[in-house]
Amino acid sequence: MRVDVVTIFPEYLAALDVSLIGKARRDGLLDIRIHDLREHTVDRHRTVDDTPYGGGAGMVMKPEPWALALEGIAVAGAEAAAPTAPQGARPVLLVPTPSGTLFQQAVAQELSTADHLVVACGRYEGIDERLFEWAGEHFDVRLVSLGDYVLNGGEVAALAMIEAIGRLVPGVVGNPESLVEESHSDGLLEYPVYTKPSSWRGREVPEVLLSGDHGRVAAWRHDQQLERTRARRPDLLPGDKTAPPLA
Ligand code: 6GU
Repeated sequence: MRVDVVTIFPEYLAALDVSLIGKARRDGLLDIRIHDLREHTVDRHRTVDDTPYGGGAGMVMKPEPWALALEGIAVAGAEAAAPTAPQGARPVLLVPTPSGTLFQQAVAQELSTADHLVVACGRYEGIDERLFEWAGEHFDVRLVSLGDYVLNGGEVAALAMIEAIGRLVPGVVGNPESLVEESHSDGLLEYPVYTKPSSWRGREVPEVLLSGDHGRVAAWRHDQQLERTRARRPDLLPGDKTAPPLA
């Protein structure tokens, strides 16, 4: 998978050199390239923002540097695509923004099958809306939010999304079994886990996990998933959206 990230803070994305995603890049599974938006400005001050029409606080990102950056990437990506690549498959333009739709595991799953992902990291009060209309002619545009809180810009959200998507690309996670039984993959939270020693500071590992009875272990774990989800995330369960008080 090819991933291009456009930002005014390329150094934020240095974390993509580390750990699992870093290794996947070195192994050639993920071709991730970071681009500085300011390389696509034409004025002496390398201006990327201006005041909002209609007034109000803060600054708005100008559309032209974005268009120049994105069209260069779209052309390069199309040229790099394998001759066998599906013709007309447009790259995905992922735009992290608190006003987007929720970025969830199912979204990560879907995007993990894309050949080419372009991530546009906005700052300030956002990017001129016309950029998204223009981009829709070249990209499958997706505005996505991590949740109901505000970050200073898209970079940290981009890191989270690239990690969530990248780890689902075949080969990136060494043992694909570990992708099966994790929180959100089946709509429930993960069950609690334990390791040695079986007795630690007076606390015991639940007996069932030492029993060797795989059926009982599986039933206990499923029970724990349901109980945890009810207590912490009742919104994930069908029906009643509020947890009853604990006994
Ligand atoms: Cl995707 N971007 C920003 N700037 N803030 C956020 C977010 C994204 N998701 C939650 N807060």
